[in-house]
Amino acid sequence: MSDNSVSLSRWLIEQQRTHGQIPASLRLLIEQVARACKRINRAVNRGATSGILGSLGSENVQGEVQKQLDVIANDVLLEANEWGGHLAAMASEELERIHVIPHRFPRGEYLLMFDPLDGSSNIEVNVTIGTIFSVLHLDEGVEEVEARHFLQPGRRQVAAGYCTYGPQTTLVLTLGQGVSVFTLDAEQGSFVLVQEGLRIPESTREFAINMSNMRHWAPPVRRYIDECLAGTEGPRGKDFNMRWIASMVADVHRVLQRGGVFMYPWDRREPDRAGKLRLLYEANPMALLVEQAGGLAIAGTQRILDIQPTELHQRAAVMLGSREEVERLRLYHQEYEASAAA
Ligand code: P6P
Repeated sequence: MSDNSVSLSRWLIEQQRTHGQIPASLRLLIEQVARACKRINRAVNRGATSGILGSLGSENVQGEVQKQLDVIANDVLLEANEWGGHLAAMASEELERIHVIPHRFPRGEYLLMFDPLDGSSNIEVNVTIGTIFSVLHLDEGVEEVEARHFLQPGRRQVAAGYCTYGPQTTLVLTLGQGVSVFTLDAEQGSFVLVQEGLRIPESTREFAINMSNMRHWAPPVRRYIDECLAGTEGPRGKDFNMRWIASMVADVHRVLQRGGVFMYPWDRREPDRAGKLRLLYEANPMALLVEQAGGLAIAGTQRILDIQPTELHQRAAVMLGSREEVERLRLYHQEYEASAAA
């Protein structure tokens, strides 16, 4: 770390002191989450040498096979955040119910939600995975925290971020005043500021979607992708490129860094399910980051951040990234709904 580099701790203190942006309790919360991400990173980096890459043979609340590292990451985040006095409760993709801070510890004003290890199907093949987190305020005067207190629209998040475990270990964070990026300096063991005020390019020629689901998509999504595939011979008059890492943190990080559209839309494989990704601890934090960087995040005609949650683990359709392209997608959904209503 060079002399003029800014550590995450220093940056957070400056946000608290000079910008009056965040109270000490939120600064402590972010520092604890970052510390937990460093521990998760070390476990991920050990890989097969530590015998923890395999599956547990159990399923999580989502009905997905749990990897050992999913549970390890979840436990690291719970343990790192329950004693600090900044939280009232936590919710995790890996836990069916909320985790209320035990009475032996002081309780704070925040609620923390996370996907402890997103993309864990990529663990065995050494593809970038990560932790996604979201922070809400607990409503005033609540004595006994319940799951319903987490059911707040994403626009009410006070902070959101993710940490990628890949070629670099990178923490991407918003406190509601823009997006900042920190990379782990392994020698120092601390996150160092590398970008502030990150902006997503408004236009793009790159989309990310799992093309194997094409026959199951709704018409507006099919229309958009067909036009991209038609390239210079089609209505868009330009060629597009496609990427799909099948790890949301990796795909969204690319979109934040160079533009693009990330899509996991509703499809008719499970028509009663809004989408594959979870609203509270995947779609909402990523949507806040993308919109704080000047992009747009929609579920169809609706902004993701405006969705009123009804269940802790509910899912949402996700289309987010470069504003021009996501606005086009939103228009196609609006036109489709108007024609269906006519
Ligand atoms: P598919 C990983 O399992 C995940 O939840 C996201 O990180 C990723 O974007 C998506 O699912 C990949 O889904 O159906 O392409 O394997």
